Amino acid sequence: MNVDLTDEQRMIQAVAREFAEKDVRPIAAAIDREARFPRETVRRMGELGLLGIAIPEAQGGSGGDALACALAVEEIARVCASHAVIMSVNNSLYCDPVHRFGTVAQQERFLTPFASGQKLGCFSLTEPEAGSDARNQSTLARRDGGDYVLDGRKIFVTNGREADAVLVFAQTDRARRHRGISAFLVEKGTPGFTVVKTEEKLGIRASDTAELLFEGCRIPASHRLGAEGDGFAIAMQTLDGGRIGIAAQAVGIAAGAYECSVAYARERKSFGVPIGQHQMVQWMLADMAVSIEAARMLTWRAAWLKERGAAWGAAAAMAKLFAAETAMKVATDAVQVHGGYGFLADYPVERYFRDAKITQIYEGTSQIQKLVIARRLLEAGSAA
Ligand code: COS
Repeated sequence: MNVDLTDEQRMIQAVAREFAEKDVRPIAAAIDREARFPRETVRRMGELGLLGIAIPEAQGGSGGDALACALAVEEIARVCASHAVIMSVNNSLYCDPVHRFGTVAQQERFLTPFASGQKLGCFSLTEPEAGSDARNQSTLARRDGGDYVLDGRKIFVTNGREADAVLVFAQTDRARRHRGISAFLVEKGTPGFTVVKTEEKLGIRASDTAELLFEGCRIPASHRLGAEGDGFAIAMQTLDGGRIGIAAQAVGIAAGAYECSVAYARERKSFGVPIGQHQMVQWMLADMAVSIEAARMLTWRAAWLKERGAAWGAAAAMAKLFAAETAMKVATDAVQVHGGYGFLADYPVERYFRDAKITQIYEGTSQIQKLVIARRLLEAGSAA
């Protein structure tokens, strides 16, 4: 893997960093406290080309690649994990599958306005009884002439209330179990599709996590993404890509918490010296730096493999697992370095600590990543 970034990757990284510092940092604490979806800055991310980074320019994107996307997500997450997930979901869980599996007509309607940031997309797989066990889908899509009629309830949908369209998974043939799952694109405002709830959360509070209800929701058959029965494979491949985004988000959260800790260790004094001169604090900072760098390299490697068209699922799972565990550990130690102040909402490490937790859970828990990795090792009979 070449770790020298291309000019284009550096440019997207710089754009994301400047936006994060200038536009997001001043509002990050307030939108978290108020659990307020940041519409203005999300619109700005679209204008800057950050919502369709790896989508070709002809389809409204920035023409970048998976690594550029990861770099941008990391930069945004260093400052605000909520913005990072809003962006990652639109890039990886919505635009990427519509680009990979959509027809030309579907891409015109469901990709171009979303990659260019005029509209926002979301991905809806999880149900009350289908979380880690994603195969256990209950939502039904019944064929009726030239239409499908959807019925079911979906939960934990990032961008669910704000999105203009949802990529939703449903059973078209229950008897075939996961091979009877299909994928559909449903526009906001379609009769029978409602957002019933927005969740109150521990972290990423400015992002929108919604419950969606489909009741006799009729959509044209032309809005099915991929063939009937291909939905589960589409969902799994999409999550393989999404996990690179969450790994990048976790690296960003960890980097943000680490930077706060280094700054605090320089200025805060105890026993007559800056606390950074105490070996026990140095130890924590050194451990943070090493694990962040390792998580970043795993994330880049997964993005690099994806871009080369090589099998990247296990690499993405490794990156997501290690980066999420790193984010939680680093954020926990960052609070520790800050002592009592780290426990207060006045200091950003308190927010990083709360935001880190979800990276161990969504787009596949740490336990599911281990399952994916172990299965791949046993299949391949080799070490990754
Ligand atoms: N890409 C393409 N196809 C895949 C795939 C992948 N990464 N992973 C699995 N599949 C296919 C398999 O090839 C298999 O297909 P066939 O039956 O046609 O051969 C099918 O999907 C079922 O796979 P498997 O037997 O591995 O399914 P399991 O239910 O045992 O496990 C896990 C699947 C647990 C890995 C999956 O359900 C998962 O990732 N769960 C977590 C879901 C998640 O991340 N949710 C978060 C949603 S966003 S908040």
